[in-house]
Amino acid sequence: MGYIDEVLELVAQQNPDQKEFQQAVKEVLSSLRPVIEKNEARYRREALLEKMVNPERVIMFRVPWQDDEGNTHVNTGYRIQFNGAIGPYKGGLRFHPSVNLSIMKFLAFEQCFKNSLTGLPMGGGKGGSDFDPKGKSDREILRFCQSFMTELVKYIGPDTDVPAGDIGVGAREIGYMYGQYRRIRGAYEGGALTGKGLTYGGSLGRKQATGYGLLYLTRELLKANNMDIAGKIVTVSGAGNVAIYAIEKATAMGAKVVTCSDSTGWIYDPEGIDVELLKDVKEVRRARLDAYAAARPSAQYKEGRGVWSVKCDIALPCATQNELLLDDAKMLVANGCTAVCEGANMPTTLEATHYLQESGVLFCPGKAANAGGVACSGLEMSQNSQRLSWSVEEVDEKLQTIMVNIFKNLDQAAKDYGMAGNYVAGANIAGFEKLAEAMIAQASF
Ligand code: NDP
Ligand code: 2IT
Repeated sequence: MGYIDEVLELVAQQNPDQKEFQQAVKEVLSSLRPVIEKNEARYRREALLEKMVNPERVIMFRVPWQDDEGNTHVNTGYRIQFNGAIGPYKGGLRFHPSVNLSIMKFLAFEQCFKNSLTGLPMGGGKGGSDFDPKGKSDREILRFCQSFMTELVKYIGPDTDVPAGDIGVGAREIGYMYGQYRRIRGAYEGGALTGKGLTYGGSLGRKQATGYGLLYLTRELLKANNMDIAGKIVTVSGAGNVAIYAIEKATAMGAKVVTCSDSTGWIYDPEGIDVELLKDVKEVRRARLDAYAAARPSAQYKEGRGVWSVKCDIALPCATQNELLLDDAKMLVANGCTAVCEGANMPTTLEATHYLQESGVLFCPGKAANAGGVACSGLEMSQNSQRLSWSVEEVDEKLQTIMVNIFKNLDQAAKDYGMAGNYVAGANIAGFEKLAEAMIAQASF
């Protein structure tokens, strides 16, 4: 049995119930075959792959909090410090009832390669809780965030581990958590969290960075294949931070985005999504998507899922993991879709990914396509260290350069190993090679 298969079997044995984690490891390792085969003896001697699939540290803790009636609830908090070879652990916090160890570990594992791809000095981590923010009052969110940070504060800091937002964690939650961090530490360490508000050390452009970065990457991908975004029909899933700013940038680049979705239903708007209305519904009113349809005559709201049944040129899954299934991939191909770029983390199942690739659809994985968010977080850390704030133009220019370089590097890595056009392999190889060298150079523990 080859080294990769041995490690995949080990991961399955050691983590029998962690299907998302197993899926993420399989996706990465199976595309590394040519690199591993070339360096097998050296990597085996270092137990490199065994180290790479084992987090340096897993922190789990109790998060008790009080609701508005005075009843106490208990959730589980997590922080996975997966790999610190390239820099301080870096990655978001997710608050969603589906959160468990498997989902945390898959996200942290992906983050190691994503952060490596950005070219910035950031290791990989992720955290969060199975807390459900839906239907909670502002005071309840505050109490939860304070309790969560009261424990997390022991493990994070500007030079150790730097959390940020993810599903269910945006500017409000980061503000509440940073306030608690500062109170307990008794010091102003802005670089301990990113995604902060603009009045207290946040970076201009961070809110938009994942969605905008996704479109900068998509533009490069299309350009390399002699296509352009202008005039294209785009379908987007999700209606949160990533989706909103992906829609905004795609529209600014001359495409027409005709869908978005949340966990209850989806919108088909043949006139093109009105992004200002969507922001009002989601960011200001925190309402469901039926409120969008109620205010927009051209839009239809449908319960359940269905975004991928709409004819499009480009599909951008921006909601959550495993939301684009094999049957969805078949519909996309049958409808003539030419490119799929992942705004979310692992939104496309392995079967759907293979089907899209085999059908000639240009496919860019999330660890490259959505890296603009964490890259801008890296820029926020730089600004905090310098005690300076850069202009939005400066940040956006750096973000564009980073996304262009990510595409160049993954395109080149795929070509170097005789897999031109396989952007999954290209992203994994480019992310892996840097991480592997950093670990070996440090005789990484
Ligand atoms: P948000 O919480 O802002 O938005 C998430 C969106 O996806 C909401 O519309 C939500 O609907 C929907 N959604 C979430 N879970 C489900 C589910 N199980 N089924 C159906 N719909 C769902 O999160 P983000 O936009 O920040 O994150 C979206 C994705 O992008 C995630 O995969 C995240 O890991 C990834 N990502 C985020 C980055 C960032 O900077 N924020 C950076 C890189 C990747 P509802 O509100 O109804 O739950
Ligand atoms: O998945 C991700 O890259 C994020 N949620 C952003 C992480 C970050 O540290 O900005």
